[in-house]
Amino acid sequence: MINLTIDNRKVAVEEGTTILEAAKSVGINIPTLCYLKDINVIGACRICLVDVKGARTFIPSCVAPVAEGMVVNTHTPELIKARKLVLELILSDHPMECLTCRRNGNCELQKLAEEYGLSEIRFEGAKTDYPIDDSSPAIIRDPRKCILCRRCISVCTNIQSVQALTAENRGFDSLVAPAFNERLANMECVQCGQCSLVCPTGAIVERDDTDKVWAALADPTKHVVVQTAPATRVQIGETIGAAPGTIATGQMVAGLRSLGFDKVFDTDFTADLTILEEGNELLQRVTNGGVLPMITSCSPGWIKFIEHFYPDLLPHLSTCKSPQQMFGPLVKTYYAQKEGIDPKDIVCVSIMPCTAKKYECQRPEMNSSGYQDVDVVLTTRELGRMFKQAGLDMTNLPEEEYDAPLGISTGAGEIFGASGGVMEAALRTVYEVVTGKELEDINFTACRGIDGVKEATVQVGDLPVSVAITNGLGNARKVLDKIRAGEANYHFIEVMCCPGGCIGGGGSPIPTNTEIRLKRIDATYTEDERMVLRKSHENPAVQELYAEFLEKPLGHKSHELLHTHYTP
Ligand code: HC0
Repeated sequence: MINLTIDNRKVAVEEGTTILEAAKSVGINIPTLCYLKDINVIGACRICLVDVKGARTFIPSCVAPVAEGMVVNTHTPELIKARKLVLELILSDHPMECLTCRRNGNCELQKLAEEYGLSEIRFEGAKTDYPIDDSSPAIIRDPRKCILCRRCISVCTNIQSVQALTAENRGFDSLVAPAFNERLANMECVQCGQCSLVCPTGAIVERDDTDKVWAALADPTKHVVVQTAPATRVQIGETIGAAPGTIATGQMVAGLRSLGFDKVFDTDFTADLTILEEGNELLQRVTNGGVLPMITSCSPGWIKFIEHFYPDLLPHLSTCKSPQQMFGPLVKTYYAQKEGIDPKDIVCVSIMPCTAKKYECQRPEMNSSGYQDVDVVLTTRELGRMFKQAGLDMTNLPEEEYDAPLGISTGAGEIFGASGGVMEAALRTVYEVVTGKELEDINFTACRGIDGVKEATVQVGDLPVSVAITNGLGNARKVLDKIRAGEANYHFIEVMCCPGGCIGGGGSPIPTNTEIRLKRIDATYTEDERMVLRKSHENPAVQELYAEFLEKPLGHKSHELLHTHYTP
């Protein structure tokens, strides 16, 4: 252990710990802007400067390791002055549009300016004036608001291994953007939105589609239905200040009804349906010598990733559409017929923790109902804004139930929102379908948790089924490289684009970090345990859907509406 003194307090930490983390361990929070634990540790912004006795200059605490006997001060008058100067310099090249900025009230730069009592910016001069890039269906970049902290570059490069963003130019012309300042829509950006989650300011935000939804809700000729993704119920509370891990399923349903949606349905329903289609597809591939390992196909950022970077492995993808995109065509065919509504009058809205879902619903193949199957996707953040605009104090709403039939679901559908959930849900069903025996313990805990690559082997009848689960595209890349090298002896692989799975998706409430992801994961499994039914094949509404409409998994109608083929 290393012993040091921070602000007159004795501290003992492991060798290699930074001063920043050592201070944090005893409750001293040094301000940061560019720092992101384990992801972006570059000491660029200089906000985290500290005074180390004997050092010639102030030291950036996020990159400086502790040393034996070190004496550190974190808030001398000189340090406060230095931090104010750093803030002033950043703000001297920042558009003062706080009132109209998406991140107003949730901006790390604004918060620091307030905490340090900045009342004027003494430095006037030229300002960065690169144009806004609104070419992407999911992400909007405003380089004028960028403080060059490089968090987005780090998450895109080191976590997602996509490298859609880079640092261009030097000095005052410095710019964080796609290479050669290309527009995002023309890049291999997978639209995952992890950059928008880590951006400290409003330089990268999700496209706001709330106006489209308000317009649809106000149109008396439209029948507006909404589906909510598994993860949204363990996230939405955070948009109004509830603690991470708060489960707000019933309140969210009540809130959506208050907004004016005609029906409040659940993506968990089509998550259950996905298990029946995908589980049967897996069994068919195993039995008939089809392409293995089969890989899940429900995460649209992941789909875009494999299309760009591993097109040769596309035959490994399940042909199932994602639950969001199974829901859309079912609403505009099955539900429309059942209710006697003309599908052209239905507006299908999704609430997703994901920015890439905005892109997914606009893919040309996603119109098997004869219309665009899902019309508008809102992120959890946007729904939070709609609730605020409607003056809804969601926490005080009485809990309400989803509408039938497309709102009926099981715990297996719910756990899709956490990494490993799709696999666990599939195993619960595949085991019982193949063996005809009831599972003694339905909790496949080896699938759970936030580890980047998880592996398990589950005995299903005579077959030891070998599975892998990854989250975060950098981890997916490791598994894909194993497949390419012929070293992946798995039957089934779950890939989720975002770290931790959808509970950490790019449309999640800000902040989202590892600690918060873990709380949302815990809440997801708590919600699963609270469900009466916890296996997809036991979902009575899915059984009815097959009896009344689809006939059987992988049948003709399923192929028409629920499956697709991805091409490079
Ligand atoms: Fe997900 Fe999904 S679990 S991708 O993360 O499979 O966004 O929550 O809705 O479609 O169900 C996101 C979350 C979904 C889909 C489901 C899957």
